[in-house]
Amino acid sequence: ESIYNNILHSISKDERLLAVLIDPDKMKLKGLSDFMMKLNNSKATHVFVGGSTVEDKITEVLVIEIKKHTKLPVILFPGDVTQVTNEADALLFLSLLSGRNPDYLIDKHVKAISKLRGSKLEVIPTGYLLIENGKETSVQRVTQTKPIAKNDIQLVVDTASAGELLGMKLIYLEAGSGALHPVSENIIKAVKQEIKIPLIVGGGIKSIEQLENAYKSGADIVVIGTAFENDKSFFDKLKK
Ligand code: 1GP
Repeated sequence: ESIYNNILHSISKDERLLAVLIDPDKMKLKGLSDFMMKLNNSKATHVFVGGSTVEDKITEVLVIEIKKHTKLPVILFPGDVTQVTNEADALLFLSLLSGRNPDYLIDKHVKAISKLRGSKLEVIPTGYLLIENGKETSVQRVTQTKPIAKNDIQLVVDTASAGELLGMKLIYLEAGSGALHPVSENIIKAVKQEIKIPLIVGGGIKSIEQLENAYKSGADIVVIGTAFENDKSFFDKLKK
């Protein structure tokens, strides 16, 4: 069964999915086994791997190590083509729908094909929407795009809906890694009402309360990275 089908199946049973994001730029191989042990004992259901500014090859080495430590699906969440590796289980094939930079709407995707041809990676087309959170995020800096204003809920909803109609299988609402404020409950609710495909929410979630709020508002998968990097005891609050 494919990872995407498993996601649909879990959602149909009202399960809450939690992806732990590992940024190859920040994760040291030395600390990995300890981190993975905590992750395995937590409610995490997926491991995402990716970052905005990762050096060539580092992602592949890290994914190989992560796979040795967990049975959870490992999904690439790449900031660039260099982070695509066949060692992972799946790839979020992200199109930055909030922006108007053709590189991140289609060009990087064309360049990734030579790596994907013949590979067993499960490719999951994902509409990626960056939402303003009060400070400039690295997604914004690297992609040279503007996020959608947080009070323009209609534009967020219309953009998500356009992604669904283009055939994307997931919508990802992103406040940016380390965001001061996560994506608001109003935005999550409005998007959830409009689309039928699964909704991912991430960026700036660092408390159990914020995590619960995201689920209650309609997030199917919540992504957390920084909170686990900065506070190892956060895993303890999310024990199985
Ligand atoms: C970033 O949505 C992810 O792309 C997670 O963000 O690091 O703030 O948890 P945090």
